[in-house]
Amino acid sequence: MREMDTREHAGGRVPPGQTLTEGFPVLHYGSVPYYNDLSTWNFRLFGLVEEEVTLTYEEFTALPQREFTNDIHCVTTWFRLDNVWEGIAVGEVMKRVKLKPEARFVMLHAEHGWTTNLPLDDFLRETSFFGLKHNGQTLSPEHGYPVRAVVPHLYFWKSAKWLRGLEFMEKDKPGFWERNGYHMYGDPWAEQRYDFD
Ligand SMILES: Nc1nc2c(c(=O)[nH]1)N[C@H]1C(S)=C(S)[C@@H](COP(=O)(O)O)O[C@H]1N2
Ligand SMILES: [Mo]
Repeated sequence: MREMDTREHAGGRVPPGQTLTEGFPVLHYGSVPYYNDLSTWNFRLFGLVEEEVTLTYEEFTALPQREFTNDIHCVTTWFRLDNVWEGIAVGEVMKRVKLKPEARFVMLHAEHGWTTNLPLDDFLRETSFFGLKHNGQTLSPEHGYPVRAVVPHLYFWKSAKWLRGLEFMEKDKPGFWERNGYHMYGDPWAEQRYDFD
């Protein structure tokens, strides 16, 4: 560990029980999707919406992009500081859809039916975004190309790779890891790792 990180630990930048990593570990369930042809890729906004919206890859990536910098925290204890991303603010995508007033939660739908759930207000935070590049490089297939969610204030499993859609819901419902014992919310500061903790 660099000296600075020790100070940051002490200074309260790093949640309890986390350990610095220098690389960028790859973690997921199932196989990596490889896209040769993005003409069949789309992004769906559905559930509690006035009208369903489907964006093509061109429409999605034509939305305004900007830089985001954050720290990420995996439930398996590694963390990575000062990630610089290029992405689309959640608000830019939300301008395209009118939610029904009952919508309180969102299910992120990824390739192969993988899902993760979170409260809508958490997803709508200024710090949440759709990531396209990490540290200057287009996302690799392993890290979620072409689009991944990034919700840095929750454990990194909520940051769905290979994201394909958002489902707006009235009630919370467990996604893939949440059905398999992970916490429904996943706040790293409260160490909400597993439900049997
Ligand atoms: N689609 C999908 N996204 C996923 C996962 C997954 O299994 N499938 N795993 C999550 C978990 S548990 C972690 S820690 C991060 C890891 O992201 P990385 O491989 O880019 O480090 O992706 C999250 N997003
Ligand atoms: Mo994870």
